[in-house]
Amino acid sequence: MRRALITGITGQDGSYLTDLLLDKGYEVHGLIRSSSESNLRRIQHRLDDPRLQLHTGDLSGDAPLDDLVRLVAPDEVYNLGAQSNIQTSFKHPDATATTNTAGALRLLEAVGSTMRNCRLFQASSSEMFAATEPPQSETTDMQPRSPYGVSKLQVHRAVGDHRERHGMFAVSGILFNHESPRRGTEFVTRKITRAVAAIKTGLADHVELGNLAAVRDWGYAPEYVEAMWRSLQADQPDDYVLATGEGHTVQGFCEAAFAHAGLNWTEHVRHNSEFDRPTEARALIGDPSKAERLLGWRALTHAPGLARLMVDADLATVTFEHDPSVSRC
Ligand code: NDP
Ligand code: GDR
Repeated sequence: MRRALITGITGQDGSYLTDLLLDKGYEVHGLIRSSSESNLRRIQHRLDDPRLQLHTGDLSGDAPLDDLVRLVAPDEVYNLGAQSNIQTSFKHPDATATTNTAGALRLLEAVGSTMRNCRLFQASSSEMFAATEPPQSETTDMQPRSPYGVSKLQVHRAVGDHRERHGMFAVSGILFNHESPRRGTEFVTRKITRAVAAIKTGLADHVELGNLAAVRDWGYAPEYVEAMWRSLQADQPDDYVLATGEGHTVQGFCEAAFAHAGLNWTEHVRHNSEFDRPTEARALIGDPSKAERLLGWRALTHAPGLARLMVDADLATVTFEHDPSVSRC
């Protein structure tokens, strides 16, 4: 039975990857922070499976990760654990670098030095392209504009270095935004679709957002974890942009989400500068042609369809927890 180790298993992508790998017959090991024990909801439906084993640990600690890697002896490692919020990275650049850079580099070293045949996937980000013109591909100049983007770029370069200098099977997936009903509620798509559900059911009447003109390339998370897996089954390790190739504005996402519930977004969306960023990435629109050519992977779900499926999921489970930016007048 093949064995995989996933960091960030309690997150959106970690949970979908767990589903995918268990369904493919893998034994799945997940690194969880001790604080994550109360945050197992996204993998709750798999906890009874004896092939899923959780190990307590933290990418931001000093402890070496070699022991865990030796204990699990994985065939594949997926490093998805991160402080993944860009707005938070402006407030806490050190903590972001400690987890996203130092932690990832320690994992890369641990895998490279103890498990020569193990394959590693690193979750890199379109935020590494923040100051460049779209469309962005694997060869586009990388110029981040946030501590988060900087933290990811250093590891992206280290992955290439380990591949070229040490012959390691290390892949960097340059992931553009991907969303789902399991997306954290602090990210804009889920914030919008949850607000639509709350407004439609009379629990709220407006939502406050930041930059409506921002352009992003939004895909569907379960499709992206399939691409992560495929990238580790390829003959050679490489870097891949994973994206839909389509750009949409935040306003466009709002229009689609509200319209799907029979609502007019202009009546329910307000601007609040609290959600504007100190520096904003330019339009981020990926060119996924390399992944299509080499991995046979293509995003099938695009922003309007994504908005509809997320609204449907939030309407099915709507509850109103107090959030001052989604509220009654
Ligand atoms: P989430 O924010 O949903 O999940 C992040 C995961 O990282 C959680 O499991 C979290 O655990 C874990 N984590 C946070 N800090 C630490 C730490 N110090 N030690 C160990 N684990 C930690 O992210 P996504 O699933 O959306 O993203 C997965 C990866 O892909 C991330 O690296 C992200 O930066 C990257 N990415 C994501 C994109 C997207 O659009 N989703 C696009 C580009 C890149 P806990 O439950 O304890 O908080
Ligand atoms: P992002 O996702 O920062 O791209 O990071 P987010 O959904 O937070 O922002 C996308 C765009 O929406 C604009 N925006 C708002 N964003 C939030 N969160 N809240 C608002 O109210 C709001 N109003 C407008 C933002 O300015 C931005 O332009 C995600 C994370 O998953 C990262 O880990 C990942 O690397 C990148 O995607 C690619």
